Amino acid sequence: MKTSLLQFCIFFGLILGNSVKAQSGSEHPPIIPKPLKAEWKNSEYNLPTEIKICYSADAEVSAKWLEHLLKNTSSEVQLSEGQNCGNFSLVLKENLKEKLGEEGYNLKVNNTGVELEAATNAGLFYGIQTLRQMFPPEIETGKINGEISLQQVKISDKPNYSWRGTMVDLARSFFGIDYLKKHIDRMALYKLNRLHLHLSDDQGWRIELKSRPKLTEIGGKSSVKNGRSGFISQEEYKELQEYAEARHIIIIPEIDMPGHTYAALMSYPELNCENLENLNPKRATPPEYYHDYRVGWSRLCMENPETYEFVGEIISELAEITHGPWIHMGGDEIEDPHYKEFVVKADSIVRSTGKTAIGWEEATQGKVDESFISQRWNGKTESVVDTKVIESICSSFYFDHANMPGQEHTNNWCKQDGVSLENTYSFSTDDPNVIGVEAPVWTELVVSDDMLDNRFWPRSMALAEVGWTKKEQRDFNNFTQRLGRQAARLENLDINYFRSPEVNWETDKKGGVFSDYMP
Ligand code: TNX
Repeated sequence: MKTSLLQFCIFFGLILGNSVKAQSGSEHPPIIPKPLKAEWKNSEYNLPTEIKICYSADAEVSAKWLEHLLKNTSSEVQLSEGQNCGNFSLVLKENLKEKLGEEGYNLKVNNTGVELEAATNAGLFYGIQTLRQMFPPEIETGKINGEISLQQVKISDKPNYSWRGTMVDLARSFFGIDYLKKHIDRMALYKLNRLHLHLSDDQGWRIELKSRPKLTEIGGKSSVKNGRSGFISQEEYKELQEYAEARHIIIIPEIDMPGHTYAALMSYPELNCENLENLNPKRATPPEYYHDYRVGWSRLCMENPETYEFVGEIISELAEITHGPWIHMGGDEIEDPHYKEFVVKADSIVRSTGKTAIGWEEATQGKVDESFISQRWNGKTESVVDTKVIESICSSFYFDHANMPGQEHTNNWCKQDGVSLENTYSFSTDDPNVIGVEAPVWTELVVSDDMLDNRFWPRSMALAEVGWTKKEQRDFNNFTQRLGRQAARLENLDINYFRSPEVNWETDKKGGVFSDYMP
């Protein structure tokens, strides 16, 4: 009788102990975004001194990523094509598409090794990112000499949304491809897959177009006050796209039109209306640069047919050099009698190049094509068309806003007290038109790499989980616990992240919560 009572207590204690642990999220690796299904075991797999990665046909690129991850372990790694030939296996199976979609994967770590399967290389890549987060954070920086053990697990995972993006405004303050490559690496770790580049605005033009060289010769030299100027050459654009594609990220270039166009109008003054009527108020006039951050005063001269020649020329050249299927045509913050006609024409110009047009939500006041994708930011537009939607609602996703009340160099027009980690995390929608989420950082006030890091991280991790993980699986408390345990990894990756007070960070990095570096 005594023994059975004791047994009962131990049994019950175990259940209780386990469930408490599971709830606290602290006993197994803190994967972000949270996988759809994960069964963590109470045993480990010790990495052997010799690892053989065995991959199926067409999975060599993924095998190389896995090899790259393992190069900081002390195991010797070998690759070979085949089936069941090693302790690490990567398998591509077309017929998994039905269950796992384009980006899902199954990952198994057991006594004998690691098995990863997916329908695509993107799926295998995401499985490798999950595995990466199961390794100690030192894997990000240098060789780990000691033994590494991975917790055994069975994961079956796929994303909720296909669009999981960030946007960098290169026009107000320029960020070159070195920063963007780092950003792409960080995005990939958290399974983000779209990078939108805001390439033109009143303050600068950032993409080289050979048909209109002055756009960068002149427009590339200007920027917002304190910001950096410059532009991306076509060679760099190609290099950046290839870098992104290898990490399963697609780049979406934006030329903002018909408002926010002073940099173009300054570079080619003949594009202005007579008497510069299209600049109102005249915050700057050609050839003057514009360094202020106020918006809504410039527009293309829509009453002039040559304007459409210009739009046709630049969009077709941009389409030619763009690998992805989308061109973003802007369309924000302008009221003009010719506006609706303009967006309809610009949308058809984009479609004539074989690409799909995206625009800020205002564009759906015009009868754009049903293929058009609307990017929602203030939710105020009365659309006349039913389109797919990218959610960037400012109260959740405008990362140019403060991380917490009182943060300097931040915008606050959408939300006075800033966009907290929880504001981002708690976003959800039942709108069936929504294809995903995207967080922009506008850079009127963000003028250094450190500042941009601070605006993106860690809010982009909340964004990643909103994009990947189903609503029913999300829990803010559990998320912040996992996030706190990723501190060392973020530091090893040299990310100047914001030490959000909403998180119990596991490291004691110095430098205050804001830690902006102003040049
Ligand atoms: C609005 S939101 C803009 C940008 C500004 C931003 C500042 C949107 C589509 N346009 O031009 O940079 O506010 O927060």
